[in-house]
Amino acid sequence: MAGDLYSRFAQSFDRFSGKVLVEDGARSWTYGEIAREAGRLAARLQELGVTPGERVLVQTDKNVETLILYFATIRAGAIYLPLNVDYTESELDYFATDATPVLAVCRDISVDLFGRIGGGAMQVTTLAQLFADLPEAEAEPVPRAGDDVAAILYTSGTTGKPKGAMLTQDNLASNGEMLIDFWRFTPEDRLIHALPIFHVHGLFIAVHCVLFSGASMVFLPKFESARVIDLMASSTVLMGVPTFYIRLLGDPVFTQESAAHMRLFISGSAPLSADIHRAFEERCGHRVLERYGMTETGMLTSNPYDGERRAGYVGPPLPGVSLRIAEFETGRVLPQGEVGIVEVKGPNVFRGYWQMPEKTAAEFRPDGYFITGDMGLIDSDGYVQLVGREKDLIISGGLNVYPAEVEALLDDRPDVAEAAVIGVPHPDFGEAVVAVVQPAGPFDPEAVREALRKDLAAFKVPKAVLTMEALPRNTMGKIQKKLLRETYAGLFGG
Ligand code: MCA
Ligand code: AMP
Repeated sequence: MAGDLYSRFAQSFDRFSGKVLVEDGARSWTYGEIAREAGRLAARLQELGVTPGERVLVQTDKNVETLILYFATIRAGAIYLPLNVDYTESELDYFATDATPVLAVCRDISVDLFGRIGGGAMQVTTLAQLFADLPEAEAEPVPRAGDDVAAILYTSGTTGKPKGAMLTQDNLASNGEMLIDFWRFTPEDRLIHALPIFHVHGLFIAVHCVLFSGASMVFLPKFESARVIDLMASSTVLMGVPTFYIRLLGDPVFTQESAAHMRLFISGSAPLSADIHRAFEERCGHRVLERYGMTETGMLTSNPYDGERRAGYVGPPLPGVSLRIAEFETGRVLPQGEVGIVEVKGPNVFRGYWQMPEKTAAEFRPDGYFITGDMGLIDSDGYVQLVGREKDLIISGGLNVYPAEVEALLDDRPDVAEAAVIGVPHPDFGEAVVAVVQPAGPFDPEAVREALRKDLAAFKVPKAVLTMEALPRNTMGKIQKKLLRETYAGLFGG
């Protein structure tokens, strides 16, 4: 697709200038107002020395100012790097050191912390400071090439440190453009935006579907079922992770009548169980549209808008996406119906990991297909079913936790001989992080959880720390995680 990402933004800013783009509980902003603010903020960023290709690191609360900062960063030709507000100092230090941003924008309470991390090389500011003295004159949009990087989003890895996925102007523009057609977004739509805006799902998928189509959205600071149900009467689309749908079903106020004005419920980021899919339809008459994506690739497959939305399937590949199933070890492409690793290619697939050429090379096949790490099959109708993951990854409430990261911290403790971290079925989060520990002497599980909180974002901290005299091992001495998962499958009544 020709043209850079900001040109695509500008097309909508101009065309829908007088229309509301976003509202929060307090006020609404038109496309024109957001565009003007983004232009002025881009000028402010330039005053602060942000030049094309430099990284702007952002760890702020979810609000409209942060959204404007995203648009302004792209307008200035710089690279947007959003981070989960939950990250601890040691996690943030890694990102700041690795990405070498020229500017960090953080919450008021984190200014001192940001001054200490990343070798002290970056300027640190807050949204309040940025918006306090915006210049009158707007910055001209800086033109970028299609394969210039627009954003870096960090994803963890099964081994080692998180990797910064470089998403290009074209990756983001082409995926958004395709999705508005596929999911039939129009200027009449109003999206309930309850996702965080530091991940691909809430930031690019949700925001670009709205912006590119001339629709509107209501920005909620977080998911709250009562508020979401309330908004359904005046909205048309909800995009969420399975936990949203589980929580809606858990709220007796949610009925067919609540959902009568809605046209579409989309789910992704984690598996939506067939049971929840069916229960949702029974309750409100809507079949959830499940789709599948990744940080590195944006959206890959989707159940159809008009055709059959099949429970337990993520649908056929989206237009422009080539998807195949291969044997993991050899890369041999497998016949239809066989289970193997999912590999993908298309204009949506990222350019590589920031300053990690070897890791990038290891995750692509020689013919350019990206190895997702998900196991699946393609059925006779072309629908993809995901059956597991080759990567040792837990997805809790749509957030990824790599056991290796938690295990490393546990194994470092003097009271731990060895630890295994597993995902266990959880009624709210789908999967919950659980640590099974072989202690080396006196051991207090609650104290261990408390200690982990200092180094890990709250969603990664095990919901339970259990002990075993000896961890089960196979003949090679490897811990049998499968057995542990079976042993503790009922821990949360799941
Ligand atoms: C919060 N906690 C969690 C999670 N969220 N623990 C495990 N998993 C989580 N996802 C912690 C809190 O810190 C708190 O811990 C305790 O659990 C209870 O929190 P609660 O109030 O219930 O949580 P919440 O604030 O209501 O959030 C749950 C949530 C949220 C709504 C499911 O996590 C969420 O919005 N998830 C969506 C994430 C997302 O956008 N993923 C997309 C990435 P304590 O009490 O100990 O402090 S994947 C992606 O982008 C790709 C492209 C894709 O395909 O979409
Ligand atoms: P992330 O790297 O955070 O973007 O997470 C991407 C991963 O989320 C994928 O590789 C899948 O394992 C998982 N995922 C996303 N959507 C779905 C879905 N609909 N069903 C099952 N897993 C999903």
